[in-house]
Amino acid sequence: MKNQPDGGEAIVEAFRRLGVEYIVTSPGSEWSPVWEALTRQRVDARSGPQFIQCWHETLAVNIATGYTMMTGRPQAVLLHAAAGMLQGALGLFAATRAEVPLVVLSGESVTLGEDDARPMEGQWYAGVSVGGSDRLMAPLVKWSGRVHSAITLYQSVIRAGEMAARTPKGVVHLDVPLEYMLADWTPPQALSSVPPAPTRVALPADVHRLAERLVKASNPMIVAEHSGVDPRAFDALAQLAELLAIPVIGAPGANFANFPQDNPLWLGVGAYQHLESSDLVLLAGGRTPWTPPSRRRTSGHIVAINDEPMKSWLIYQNLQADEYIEGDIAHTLTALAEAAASVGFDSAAVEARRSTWSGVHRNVNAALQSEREAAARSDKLNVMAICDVVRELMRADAIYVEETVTHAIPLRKHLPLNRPQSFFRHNGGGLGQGIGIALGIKLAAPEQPVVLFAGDGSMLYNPIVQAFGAAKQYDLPILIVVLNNQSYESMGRGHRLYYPDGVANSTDFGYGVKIDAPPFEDLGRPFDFFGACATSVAEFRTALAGAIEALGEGRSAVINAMV
Ligand SMILES: Cc1ncc(C[n+]2csc(CCOP(=O)(O)OP(=O)(O)O)c2C)c(N)n1
Ligand SMILES: [Mg+2]
Repeated sequence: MKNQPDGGEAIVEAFRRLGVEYIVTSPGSEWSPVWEALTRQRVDARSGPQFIQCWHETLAVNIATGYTMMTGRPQAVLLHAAAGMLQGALGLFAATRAEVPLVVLSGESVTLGEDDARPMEGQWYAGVSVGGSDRLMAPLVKWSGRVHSAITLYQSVIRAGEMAARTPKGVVHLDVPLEYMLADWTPPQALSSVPPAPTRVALPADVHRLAERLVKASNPMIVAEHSGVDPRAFDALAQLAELLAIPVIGAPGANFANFPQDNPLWLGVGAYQHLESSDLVLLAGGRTPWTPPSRRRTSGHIVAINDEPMKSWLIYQNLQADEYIEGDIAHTLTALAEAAASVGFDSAAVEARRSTWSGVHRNVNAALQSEREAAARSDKLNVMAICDVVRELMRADAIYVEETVTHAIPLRKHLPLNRPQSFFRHNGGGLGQGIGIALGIKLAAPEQPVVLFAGDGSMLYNPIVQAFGAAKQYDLPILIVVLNNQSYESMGRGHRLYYPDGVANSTDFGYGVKIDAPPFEDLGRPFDFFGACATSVAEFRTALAGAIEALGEGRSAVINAMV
């Protein structure tokens, strides 16, 4: 039997040509052709993608997602048939909504044991093939399709990678029959690397018109939501804001750091009260900035700046935009600053504005700081006291990942989110992905401390054992701070909202709300994690100091913070 080069080699070669650095996976027996090719790559000392094997599919998808969010470079995920794909579906759904480009393959059989020349394992006929698992994935990802022959396998994978990287970026899934991976493969005559997706930009004339409006505006403002997904856009937003002294407000739903919160033009998360007096509001990467959606927060002109503002997975969207500027956000913001400089502006008015808003910023910051300090003086540990200690002890280049619910806004307000890529949250509402995303970020940024804040309920949705195993096996030390309020507090809030006079309010039964969790600080013991429980600010300070020391030794850490 020749068996080489075969479809497994075609897949690995396509990944090489796409520049894929990691194949992140959880096993299934359709992947032996890829394992063969990877073994050959190693035996022959060839360069190519590295292999990360996880004990759970959501974790595999999340690690690839975290890595790609941090680097912008699409990675590959291999999942087992329909079963593994469904297990990973939560992560694929979230990655799609975060516009993370991934190439995801899952396997199937098309001969199902009928071909004497190609015996297949019984599982394929007996159940793990569902007859086109691309159908299951299609509603959840950017694009899902099948490979239709051995001869089109290589180019189908190349196309999947190219498609994933196009705007809107996202997950592209291919259902790959095992028979095609086992079939002989003749490489194309010329194997060339795949060109990167070009940057699509707004028309210069449109940007120029907006610049003219911007320099004439007396009270322009920016609401930043999703622009920081691209670190270039973080910097470009800061430069534009600085040039014209435009204050920046954070949209409460932001999943990224969009603007330095220590910049004198930062007015805070959700500080929409300022918008009423604005005559021009720029939405930088706006997706769902307003709630209720139709409540217009300004009488000014609203301009949506985005690569693609209409998010097709949202079932309803109302940006209130009077104008759209579409194209690469970083490019638009930079071009806008350049055009404003060339059009010219009233420097005295800009400086007057700068001094007004920096005064507001100082007050906002002072208020936040006194909230933290008061919290830190109290006996009871809470999220603001935790942020106070974190600000004191964590390195300035730390990256924060957040998977909490009722603590989400306080964390966004009180953490030191001053640098591009200092904050990440996954999208789509599916809890249980924080650890994997933090591990993927750590894989991309091994020199920076990575801290995950997880609610106790959220933490328990994670594949904890599997994720801790990956942290140890792949040398990815992270710190997890569990904000443990011993409940699904948000469920209780929702219940009280819908049933203010309900019977549950006057009892202590706690249906849907109470959690009796294990001691989180002990869960990492088999993996040599540092663990500590903190019930007071002093204990939290000691725990964090211990955790930081452990990170320095390459060990992960869990702090069970009783809030
Ligand atoms: C996979 C998944 N299952 C269920 C939910 C519903 N849900 C939303 S918030 C929440 C509570 C999370 O608890 P915790 O992390 O402790 O945050 P708290 O509400 O206490 O702030 C739940 C269960 C979800 N978002 N995702
Ligand atoms: Mg909780």
